Amino acid sequence: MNVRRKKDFICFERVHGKLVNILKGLELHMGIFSAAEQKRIVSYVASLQEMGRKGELKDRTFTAPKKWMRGKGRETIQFGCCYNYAVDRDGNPPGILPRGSVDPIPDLFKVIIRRLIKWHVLPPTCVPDSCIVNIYEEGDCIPPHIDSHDFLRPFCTVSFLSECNIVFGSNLKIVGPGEFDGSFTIPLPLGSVLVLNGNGADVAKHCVPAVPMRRISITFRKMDPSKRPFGYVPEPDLQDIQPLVYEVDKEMKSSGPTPNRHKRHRDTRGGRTDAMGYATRRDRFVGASHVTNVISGSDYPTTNLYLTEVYRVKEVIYAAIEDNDDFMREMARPMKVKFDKYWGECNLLMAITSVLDPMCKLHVVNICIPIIYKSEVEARENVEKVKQALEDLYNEYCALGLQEPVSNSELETTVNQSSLSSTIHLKVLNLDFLKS
Ligand SMILES: O=C(O)CCC(=O)C(=O)O
Ligand SMILES: [Mn+2]
Repeated sequence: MNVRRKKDFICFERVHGKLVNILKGLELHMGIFSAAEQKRIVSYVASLQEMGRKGELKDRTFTAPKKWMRGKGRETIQFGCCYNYAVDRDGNPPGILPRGSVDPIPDLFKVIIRRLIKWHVLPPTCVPDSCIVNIYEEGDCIPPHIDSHDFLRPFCTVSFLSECNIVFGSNLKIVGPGEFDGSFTIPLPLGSVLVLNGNGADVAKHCVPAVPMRRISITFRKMDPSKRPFGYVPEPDLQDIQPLVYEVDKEMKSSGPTPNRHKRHRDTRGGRTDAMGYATRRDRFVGASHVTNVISGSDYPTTNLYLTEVYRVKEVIYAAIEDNDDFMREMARPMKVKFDKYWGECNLLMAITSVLDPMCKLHVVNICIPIIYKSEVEARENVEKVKQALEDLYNEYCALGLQEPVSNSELETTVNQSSLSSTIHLKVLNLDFLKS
């Protein structure tokens, strides 16, 4: 999946006499849920809505206000706690109802929560323990508001079914039923997560104007512990969720910063595939994808790094070929064919540049080649090939150094010899194609 993140929203407004970026702290994470996952979540919400309408959900879990005007009628399903938007008929003030009984967070939503933490959308210090599903039919809206401080920051909203706009502004105007005017509009792509924090959560108000077609959003929030309903017991399977460790984080810890490398997720705890079945499988290929960046990406490292990188790719692909998981084996098979095609023969250039790196000398070749070529004979032959090529190069270099041109004709001879040597040189390196 192609995760993209936008964290640089800017919209300056004068607030209490001062110019501030009212969107500071806002983040949009796109591509967090695949089309198949969205479909599954949407059909689950439809079944919850059905149950709610039939009265099969606990007390205040489901609400369907009367559609008395355009924009008013959004159905909601709340889990973990019941949030009271305005003083209700029992006189309860707005906020989390201490005694409002609702159903606990369903398992599928817990999967979503784990994804949000693992994929660095929400911090592990703010694991949501409540959520509200908003079901908008065409023309439904959510009026301008700031989410209650009974919930901690950051919190987030996931979008499904149809794209719509969310509008931000420190002063949102109501211009008609379900129509609002604000200074900044953000289209919310399907499967995206909008994270609200800082000014974006607390200085700017937000609203969703009347939607053009049916839409579902799920807002996940962590309750302020002092505001939890009476008798609330924290969900055991939402404890101690840790974000996946970035490949680049590990590298930075061991060898200092690595600029320009794309961040990728990796599960260092190994083996736990989440219920949607993506993160850990994909992460097992992280080594290989990082190498693609090194070799053909925009990092332009020196050639002496290639050998160890290629060796890492081989390790990852060959491990995947023997994986118990069909998905992994299937993904690895065409990769192996390509790998064998490109790197199946000993690539002398890579090996020689590695030897010429004073940090590697012959050590890396001696370590990597036996790993790349599993058969001992083949490995030995290839190490010998590298040594032989180096020796030929060295001899050629010495021979050239001995010739001192003294006249034009001798110079010509030297040039001819030199071009002859270059031919040998290119042959030794299997780089005949460079001659043209
Ligand atoms: O539906 C949305 O995208 C926004 C929902 C929202 O603002 C809320 O639930 O507080
Ligand atoms: Mn809100």
